[in-house]
Amino acid sequence: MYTRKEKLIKQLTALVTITLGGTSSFAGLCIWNGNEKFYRDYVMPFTRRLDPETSHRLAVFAMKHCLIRKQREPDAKSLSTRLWDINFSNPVGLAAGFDKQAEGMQGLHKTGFGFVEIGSVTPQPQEGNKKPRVFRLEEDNAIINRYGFNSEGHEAVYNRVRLEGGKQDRAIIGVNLGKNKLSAMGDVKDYVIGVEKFGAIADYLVINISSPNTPGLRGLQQKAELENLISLVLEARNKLRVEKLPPLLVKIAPDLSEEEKKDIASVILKEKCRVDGIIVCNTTTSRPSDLKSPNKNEIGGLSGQPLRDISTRCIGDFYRLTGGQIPIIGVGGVASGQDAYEKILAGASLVQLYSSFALEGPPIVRRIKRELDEILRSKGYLNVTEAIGKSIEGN
Ligand SMILES: Cc1cc2nc3c(=O)[nH]c(=O)nc-3n(C[C@H](O)[C@H](O)[C@H](O)COP(=O)(O)O)c2cc1C
Ligand SMILES: *[C@@H]1O[C@H](CO)[C@@H](O)[C@H](O)[C@H]1NC(C)=O
Ligand SMILES: *[C@@H]1O[C@H](CO)[C@@H](O)[C@H](O)[C@H]1NC(C)=O
Ligand SMILES: *[C@@H]1O[C@H](CO)[C@@H](O)[C@H](O)[C@H]1NC(C)=O
Ligand SMILES: CC(=O)N[C@H]1CO[C@H](CO)[C@@H](O)[C@@H]1O
Repeated sequence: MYTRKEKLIKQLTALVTITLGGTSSFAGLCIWNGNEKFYRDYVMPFTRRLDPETSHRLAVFAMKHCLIRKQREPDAKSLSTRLWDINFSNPVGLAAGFDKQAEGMQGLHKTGFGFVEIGSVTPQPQEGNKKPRVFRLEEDNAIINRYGFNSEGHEAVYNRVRLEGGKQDRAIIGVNLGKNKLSAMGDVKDYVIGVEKFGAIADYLVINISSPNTPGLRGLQQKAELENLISLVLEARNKLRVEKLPPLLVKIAPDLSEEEKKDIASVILKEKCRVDGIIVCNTTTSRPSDLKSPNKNEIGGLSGQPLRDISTRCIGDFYRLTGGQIPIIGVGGVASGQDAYEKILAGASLVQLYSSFALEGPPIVRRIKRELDEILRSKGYLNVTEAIGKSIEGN
């Protein structure tokens, strides 16, 4: 009898063995040595033949077993950033949803990410939606997903993060807290339990205030409810008995009206709701009219290139609305150093990516960092911090 996980590993191993020629599958994987051409010509075409969820699991598997080469050279000086009393060796992080169950933190760290956000993790385990629930939009460099927050739950994820925390050379880990589907709407409890569970072991915590898909959320995004939610979660955070309180961030949707953006900004600027950061943004439920892929009408959140400029504008809006007082993590369609740079100019202190990593593979991390370093220096900036918000008026 095999457990589900052992079965998956066997299947994946078989797949990899068959497709990469059968020599030694693991040796095969180990020579995934960060060479961009090798990924572009061999690895990614192979993974594109798999259904996206299997290829996602294969990628997490590779990360979990560190079947990747460690980036040997240290990050460029210009990329080091200090925020919330944390030293980031570079500002390029992995966005939530890739390593939902905290399995690949070590491998992702080796890949060169400056930080890794795990989750979303829900208190109780839950299955998520029926498959298929992830779709590639190849022609658009995009993904649509409706995973519905499959999670192994707090306990399983907690144990993995705690082990990671004990390591010497470890990733900076953010934990994205979710709520169970069956929990009551507008219920703060799941987030409060999440803060209590992960507060001592996470470098930062995230709660989402973005779920355009879920009926009733518009209500939650109304000011009063938002105020209630954030103040109660912050209170729980402030009560933690830990050496250093973890920064608490909120993650927002891109599909907000001007009014809603103003409301959110005014709430998070209030003293009792003063969060430590904003993640801008989650996937969009909108469908830009120029999408080409046959999958464009799948239900779910759209991410990747079509989200890039929507997200960058949204970052600019929040930077302006908060007067640059609350650090922003910019996420949405980052696939190059230039994309990252534009988000920084619009007000982001750090950036994250998911889709471009899933579509292009690990070498993209080093490329983005190399390009960002080059751009910063060519524009005369000493480091990332100097460039934050520079494209926004009054700066
Ligand atoms: C397959 C998939 C699953 C995701 N799951 C989560 C999640 O569990 N929690 C979350 O906050 N964001 C989740 N996201 C959103 C990403 O964190 C990110 O905000 C979004 O994809 C935009 O970035 P990108 O264009 O670089 O992909 C998910 C995205 C994708 C593509
Ligand atoms: C970035 O550069 C500024 C000078 O403009 C400096 O004060 C700051 O310490 C630098 N930050 C890091 C993390 O090196
Ligand atoms: C972070 O970097 C600063 C210098 O920018 C240094 O003084 C400090 O000791 C570092 N902190 C940690 C925890 O490494
Ligand atoms: C993000 O957006 C999707 C739909 O675009 C939604 O289902 C989800 O609940 C949102 N929140 C998080 C944390 O992902
Ligand atoms: C992952 C997660 O918990 N998403 C939630 C974001 O917030 C809305 C509103 O509370 C929930 O409905 C989603 O489930």
